[in-house]
Amino acid sequence: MKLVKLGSLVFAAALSISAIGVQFPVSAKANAQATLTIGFAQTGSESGWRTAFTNSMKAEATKEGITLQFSDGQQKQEVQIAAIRSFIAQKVDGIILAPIVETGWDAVLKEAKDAKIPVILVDRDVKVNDPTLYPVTRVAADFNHEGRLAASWLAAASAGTQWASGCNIVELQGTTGSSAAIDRAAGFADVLKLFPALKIVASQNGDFTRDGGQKAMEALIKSQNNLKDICAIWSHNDDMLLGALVALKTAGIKTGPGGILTVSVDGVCDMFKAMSDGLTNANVTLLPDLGQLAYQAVRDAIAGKTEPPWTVMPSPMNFPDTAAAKYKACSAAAS
Ligand code: GYE
Repeated sequence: MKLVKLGSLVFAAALSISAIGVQFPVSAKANAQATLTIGFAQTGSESGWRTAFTNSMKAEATKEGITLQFSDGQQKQEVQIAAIRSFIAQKVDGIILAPIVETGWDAVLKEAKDAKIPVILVDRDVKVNDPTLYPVTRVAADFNHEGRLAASWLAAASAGTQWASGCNIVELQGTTGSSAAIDRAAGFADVLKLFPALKIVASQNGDFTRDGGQKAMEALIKSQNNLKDICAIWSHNDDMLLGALVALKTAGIKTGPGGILTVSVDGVCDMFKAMSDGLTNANVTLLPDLGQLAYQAVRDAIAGKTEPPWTVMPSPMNFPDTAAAKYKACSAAAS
């Protein structure tokens, strides 16, 4: 009885203290779940997929009561490195990194390791010279697999058409040095080796952006004789293809069923619209909801649990038959 009374007195005192803005002292350890502070060094905001990924990381943090320090890397490695250094200085509980490029992370990863702050990779991969610096784990799709899927679909789609004996492909490449661009290109190239009729005749970098894709396609239209002998466009992401569609429309070049075949990666809402409008053929879809797994990985690392090196997210394919329904669903969810 006495204890209960004392408890309610303390509770009342705590209420009045917090009402005037004084922090109520709680044991950091006892409250570790609720008070987790995580720094997230995001690549940038270059594409629709990236924006969906950022939004889902923020929403999941709110849902889980995590204090998220978010940094937009503006597509620059130096901005991401500076963000990680500031997370270390703030003594965050964990760092989540979505790296723009593969290499050049050793020094800052060592600083995080020395500060005993676990680093989790999401999305793109890194290559380190010292293997002990590789982050605790990675949550991401298999980009090489995505390239293989895209090329396999193209081999099947072009067989039995006017392009069966020779399918010339133009490629829109993502950010130079990023594992997403490197691995997708490599997976695609590996499958092409099995189909000698298919070959990439020209590639242009579009930096994973719409504007970049449009400019890259304008250059390709000029250099490739208005795409007269081109059977397919392979784009490392949707936004570049969506930008390219603007250039293709201006040049009066038909894509999609009955025109130049297209295949791209991401599954953004606008791509489902373009596909349901008959402008594109195939999509390898990348899921943007990585937050729950990434935050769980931070908690596991803090608890000293061993993590698998890589949790692979699925990459399903989507085609025109379901595009209208997909578009309806994603545009309703956005509004
Ligand atoms: O496909 C693209 C984004 O790294 C896998 O980056 C990601 C890619 C994604 O900008 O849209």
